[in-house]
Parts: sequence; structure tokens; C-alpha cells
Amino acid sequence: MAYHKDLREHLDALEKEGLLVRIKTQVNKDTELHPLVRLQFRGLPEEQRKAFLFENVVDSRGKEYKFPVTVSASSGSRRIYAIALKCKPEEIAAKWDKAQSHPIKPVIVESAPVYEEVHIGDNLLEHGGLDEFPVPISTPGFDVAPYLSSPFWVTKDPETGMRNVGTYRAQLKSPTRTGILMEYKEQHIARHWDKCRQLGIPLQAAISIGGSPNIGCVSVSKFPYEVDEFDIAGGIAGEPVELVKCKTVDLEVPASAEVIIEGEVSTSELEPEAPFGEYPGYMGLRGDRPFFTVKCIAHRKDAIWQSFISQRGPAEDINTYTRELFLYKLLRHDSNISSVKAVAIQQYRLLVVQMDKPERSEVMRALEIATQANPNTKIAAPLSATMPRQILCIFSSPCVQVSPKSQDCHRARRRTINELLSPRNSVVQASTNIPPWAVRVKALPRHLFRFQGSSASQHISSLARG
Ligand SMILES: Cc1cc2nc3c(=O)[nH]c(=O)nc-3n(C[C@H](O)[C@H](O)[C@H](O)COP(=O)(O)O)c2cc1C
Ligand SMILES: [Mn+2]
Repeated sequence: MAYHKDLREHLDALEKEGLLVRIKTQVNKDTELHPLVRLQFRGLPEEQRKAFLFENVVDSRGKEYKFPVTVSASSGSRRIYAIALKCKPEEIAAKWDKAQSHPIKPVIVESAPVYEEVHIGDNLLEHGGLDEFPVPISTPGFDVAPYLSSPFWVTKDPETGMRNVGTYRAQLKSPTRTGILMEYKEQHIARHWDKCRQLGIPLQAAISIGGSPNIGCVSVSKFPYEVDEFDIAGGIAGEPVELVKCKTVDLEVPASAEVIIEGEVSTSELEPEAPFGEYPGYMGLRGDRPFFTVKCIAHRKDAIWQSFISQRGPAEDINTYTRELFLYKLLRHDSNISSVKAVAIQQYRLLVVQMDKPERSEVMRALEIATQANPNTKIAAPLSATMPRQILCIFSSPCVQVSPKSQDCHRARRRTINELLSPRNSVVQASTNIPPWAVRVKALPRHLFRFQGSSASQHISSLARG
């Protein structure tokens, strides 16, 4: 069966499975929309979560939008995520394995429905620029503005021409301007940005909204720098992704997109970006960051706006499922650590690697590799040498601070160990069972547990010294 052609086909597939809720009541995107969806993540078991399509969206100014908004459509639950990948929930790992081992190069097509309506040059603002789209406020009362939470940024390495696709939040700043958060300098777009900065040129970029769901799945996932995410998206679909050339920048974007925003990211100036309610449940603080100047906006005449819901988990954990699988593959297969049994991640905050009777050197290697793969790591420690099995635990988040000596953490460890040792445990099942206690553990001075280029084993020795 052919893969979902675009977001519409994907939403149809969800609806057929009874997994789409259409909301026809008028909903305010600035105060109600994301909180309404968040309620289901707070209140319902994972199996009962659904995707939403808000068909009658207004904002706090009373403006009515002609475009609907879909939330939770890519990864509201494992079942929804499986539909995005067009496989069964138990086939998610195999699907990703195949996509990575059998990537398919994209093809260029001449035209695409997303360029049905184009606002460019003197006409850029004819429909209000970015104000034409119902961009929701993610955490009303706390976020400084509406943010594009599911942008798929397409950029190229200015020296090699190598392409990248990645999701980086974009604060709506004006009808022709957004912010961008490149969370750390290893992010692939940050590398492109830095090369352009050194060359003294702006970074050309295009944001794609919506499109066939494989695009979103690869956009939030970490592949090696040299990998073009569109090749992996082709691997997921079993057919090439169709790309179309942009109008104002030298880039190609998915023909299946709902909206394309073309422009350039400043490399000579920064300006304030954030606050924004972040995935660990804390506010990401304001900082001086690059911004994106819009040159062209294109969209399908009846575009559907897509938004990912993140903020405090559980949420639309679109990259948690894949991160678990990647790290498992990296440790177990690529690094050949045969004692690795399972990897569980909770929203970046906590990462647990379960190992079965490992050699001491294997624990150290696993720790080293897992921390390198997680640049935000705050604490990494082999847990419980006295337990029947060794558990490697990494607390990882820029916002959450934990003390490995506090009572809470002891409890947390026991919980985690119990969860992981339960017979139900498998790579596919592990993550969602970890409770969100990580945010409750006591804070320690940040510098104590900061990685500063030191190796993981040094770090552990310093932890051991207390
Ligand atoms: C909803 C959501 C929002 C995200 N926002 C950001 C962000 O603002 N900045 C960032 O650096 N990464 C963000 N990420 C993580 C990146 O998408 C992820 O690291 C991805 O691998 C980046 O692409 P790259 O591997 O090509 O660098 C977000 C992920 C999700 C699921
Ligand atoms: Mn990449």
C-alpha cells in the first residue's frame, strides 16, 4: 500500500481508525487550543489519546482564520505514531531500521500544490504575511508569543551543499519575521549557521509546515551530520520524497507541504528570543539568538496548520520513540555492547540503559557513548552495582537538576529498576512507564554536575568523590 501522500491522507487514515477528533466549536488559539489538547495528555491513558483537528479557530483579537489546526497528529501515542510511519505499533523499530538501512533519495518535481498561492516581493503582505496562519500559543500566560512548534527547517551546508532538515521552534515576531532556537552548537542547522557566519553571509532557509508525516518524523530525529533526512523519509515511505524548488532561496522543500516560508537567518545580528514553556515543564529563558527574515510565503489554498504539542510531558513525544531506538542501535549494534538490553527515555529528562551482567568496561563504554549522544547530559552514573542487573542512568536536561544522593533519587532509582526489570519490558515498551518524578528531585548547584568536555568516566569519578 502506498505511503500517505500528504497530511490530509494522514488525517484520513487517523479518522478511519477513530483516532481523530474534529472540533467544530470556535476555539481561541491564543488561550485555549493547546491547553485543550494538553488535557488529554494529563488526564487520559496513552491508548485513549487522539489527534485533533480544530476547524474554527480565532485569536484573542477576534480574528477568524480560514485554516484549521491539527495537533497531536504525528505522535500523540504509540498507535498514532505507528500510523504516521504506516506500520503496526510493534513494527516501529523494524520500520526505522529499514528506513536507515535502505534510504531512498528524493526526486525533484516541477510543481506542487503548496505553491498554489504565493506571496512574494511587493505582495508578501497581501494576506497579512505570517499573520495569515493560526499559529497557537503553546503555554498561554507564559510564552512570549505564538511559536511555530512543528517547523521543518531546510538548510544547506554553504561549503558542501549537504542538506539538512530539522525542527527548531520559531517564535512569531512579526508578519515577516520569526526567531529560531538552535539549542546547542552541534545541532546541524547551527553548524550551517556558523559556517555562514564565518563566510560573512546570511543562512538561506525554508520552513515547511505539514506534509506527509515521514517528514516530521525525520525532522525531529538525530542522524549523522552527513545524512540527508529526506533520504531516510524516503526509506520510511518506501518511495522517494518529492521535492520542489523554492522561489527565492536555493533550496528544495517537500511538495507535500501545506505551507512553505522562505527567507534567511541573520548571522551578523542577534535579538531576544523566548521565554517559552519547555518540555521538562519549566520556562526556557530569554536569550540573544538569530532571527529569520521572510521573503516568500507559499501555501495550499486550503492549508492545514500543524502544531506539535510539547511542554511538560507526557506530550506529543515525537522524537522520544525514535531516540530510544537510535540509542539502542548505537549501543547494542553499532558499538557491539551485547549486555545492553533496553533503552528508555523520558522526554530527554531521564535516560536509562538496562544492561544484563555487563563487564565493568562495557558500563563505562555505554556511559561514554550515551553521554556523547546526549549533549545536554547533567548527570551520568552507573546505578546499583549490587543489583542483579546493572542499570545505567543518565539525567539529562538543561532545566532539571537532580541530586543522586537525595531520598527522591533513591526512590526514583528503585522505581526505574523495578519498571525495567519487569517481564513486560522491551525496547518498544519501556519509556512511557517511567513516571515524571525527575522534576521533583532536589536541586544541586548546577556547576557540580556540569559536563565541561570531561570524559564520562572522569565525571563519574568526581561523582564518586562526592
Ligand atoms: C516539538 C519539538 C521541538 C523542538 N524544538 C527544538 C528547538 O527549538 N531547538 C533545537 O535545537 N531542537 C529542537 N528540537 C529537537 C530537534 O528537532 C532535534 O534535535 C533534531 O534532531 C534536529 O535536527 P538535526 O539532527 O538535523 O540537527 C525539537 C524537537 C521537537 C520534537
Ligand atoms: Mn540532521
